[in-house]
Amino acid sequence: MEIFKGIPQIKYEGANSTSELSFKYYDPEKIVLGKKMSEHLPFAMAWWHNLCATGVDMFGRGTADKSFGAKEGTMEHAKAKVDAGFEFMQKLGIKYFCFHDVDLVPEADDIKVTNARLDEISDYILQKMKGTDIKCLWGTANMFGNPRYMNGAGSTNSADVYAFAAAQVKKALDITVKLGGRGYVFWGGREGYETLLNTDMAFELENIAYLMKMAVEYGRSIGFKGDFYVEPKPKEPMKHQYDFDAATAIGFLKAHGLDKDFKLNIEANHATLAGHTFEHDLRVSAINGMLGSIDANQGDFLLGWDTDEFPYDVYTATKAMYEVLKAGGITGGFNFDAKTRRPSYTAEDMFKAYILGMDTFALGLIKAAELIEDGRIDKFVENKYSSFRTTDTGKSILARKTSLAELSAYAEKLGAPELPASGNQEGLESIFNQILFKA
Ligand code: XUL
Ligand code: CO
Repeated sequence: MEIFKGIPQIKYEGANSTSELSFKYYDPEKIVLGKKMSEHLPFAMAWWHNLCATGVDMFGRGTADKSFGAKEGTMEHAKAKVDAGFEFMQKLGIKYFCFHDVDLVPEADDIKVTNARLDEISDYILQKMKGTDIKCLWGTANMFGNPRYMNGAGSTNSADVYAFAAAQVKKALDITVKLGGRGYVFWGGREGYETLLNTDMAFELENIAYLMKMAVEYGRSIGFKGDFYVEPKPKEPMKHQYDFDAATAIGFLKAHGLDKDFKLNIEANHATLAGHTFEHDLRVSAINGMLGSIDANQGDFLLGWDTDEFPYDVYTATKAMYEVLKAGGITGGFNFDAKTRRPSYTAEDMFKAYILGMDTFALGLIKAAELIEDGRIDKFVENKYSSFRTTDTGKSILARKTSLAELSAYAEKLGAPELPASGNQEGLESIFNQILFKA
């Protein structure tokens, strides 16, 4: 039974199309730098925002009807969401989905009941996947919504709550593996603190690491070959979150010997909340060999929280895709951890939102490839450091065959160095604009 009646199969119609229900830039078959656009951009649907979120906020009830013809809180509804999700993905040509355990089924009071529901729904999803090319990008456990996690999951003060977190991770891993998931995410929603007056930070960090170690051990034992991901975020809901940004998360993973099994899932709006650009956290991940997956959304610089908007900013998407291309791609995908605005409550809005996000990243990919092919920015950066390749002093520094004494003697002989050449930021920004807007 068709759920999204009146919504056609969304096709690529090109930049001159005026049909709102068409792709202007996302052409899955288009070859960019030798690879199909669809391979560069493995897009994923986020179960929670798309199939569950109704627009509820602190000040009001939901505006969107996500019942899909079934009574909410029932397994019929859980199955209706699967039906809706698969129709949605197929109409948009989206090949992946991501989920939290409790997005899939209503959570029961007893974990045994929740787990049985998860078995039932994952059987149903598996059946749905057959005959399609839709796959699971990653799964995760929601260890932040239930009141038991008020003090965190891995970072909780209660050993019983810790055991429940472990149980949820185990089950979410079981389901992720059953659905063939590429990755498994830890977003530390409540892994943080409000005040040090009631917090043993060292204790909490060690316990979080142990939970992750147990997850790796269990995941590998049931045949999970994919990557585990940490998704950094600096604040919200907690004032201080331990996985503040990419650099902090990488330091934590390395300190606990988890860096071989874990990569990062970088979310644009989380990077900006940490006071970085999206591309900054992508670069930090990439140069550490830990760029795994992306949660593609955007924030609002006038608001200090995670607004989870569909990406629209082509400048940022271009800079992000430049990082992705330079890193040789990502092993994960582009999950739209984004929701429509509260007044955009219709089914058509859900489709328009994904069209916007997919087109924005497709345009970003096209423009990033043009920047690389143009080569002027790359050339500038290469030349910027050329003194390390062309002068004797530079060469000996690069070869790590010098000392403070030797460099000091050289500096004294020189008296004063010449100023480095211009940083040329404005010139490079002009090139960027030229590539973005040239006819
Ligand atoms: C919250 C967030 C999460 C994770 C998965 O800000 O991004 O939805 O992506 O738990
Ligand atoms: Co996210």
